[in-house]
Amino acid sequence: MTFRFNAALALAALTCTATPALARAEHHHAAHQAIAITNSWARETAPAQVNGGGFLTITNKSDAADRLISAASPVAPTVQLHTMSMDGGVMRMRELPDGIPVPAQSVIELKPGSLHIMFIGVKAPLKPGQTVSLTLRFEKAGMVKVAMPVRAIADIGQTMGGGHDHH
Ligand SMILES: [Cu+2]
Repeated sequence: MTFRFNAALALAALTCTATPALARAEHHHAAHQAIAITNSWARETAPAQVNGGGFLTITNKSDAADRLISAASPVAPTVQLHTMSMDGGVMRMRELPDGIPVPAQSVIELKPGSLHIMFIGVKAPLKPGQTVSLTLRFEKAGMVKVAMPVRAIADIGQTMGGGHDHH
């Protein structure tokens, strides 16, 4: 009798905790539609290359500003948000510790020579035909999953000047 009673209590407790979690998931789903990710791709890496680059377009269709705060991927232990800028005539990249602001009703392009996702210490070279899964975390929209096809360096051209001056 006692056991049955406890089991019923435990079940009731489980049901209670599951409800708010479900509500949160639905909230995220609704907010998530404000942010759309298009044109995502990752650049092929050479065998000795330790860092890879990822690119995509973020469209914020809502009237609320958001912010891309972090990214994660199984292909590298560390994924950073980077930008590139001229520093004394040299293009340099740096990490954006505060993330990438996505104003209301805006389109933010992550592209070679500009804002990008940086895969630090890729576990294996990124090869054309492969798909890199990426999870973006937005301040308001929450998690957004992206599948990035890997493009061959030859297909991309010399948009980055052919250099891989990574840090
Ligand atoms: Cu970078």
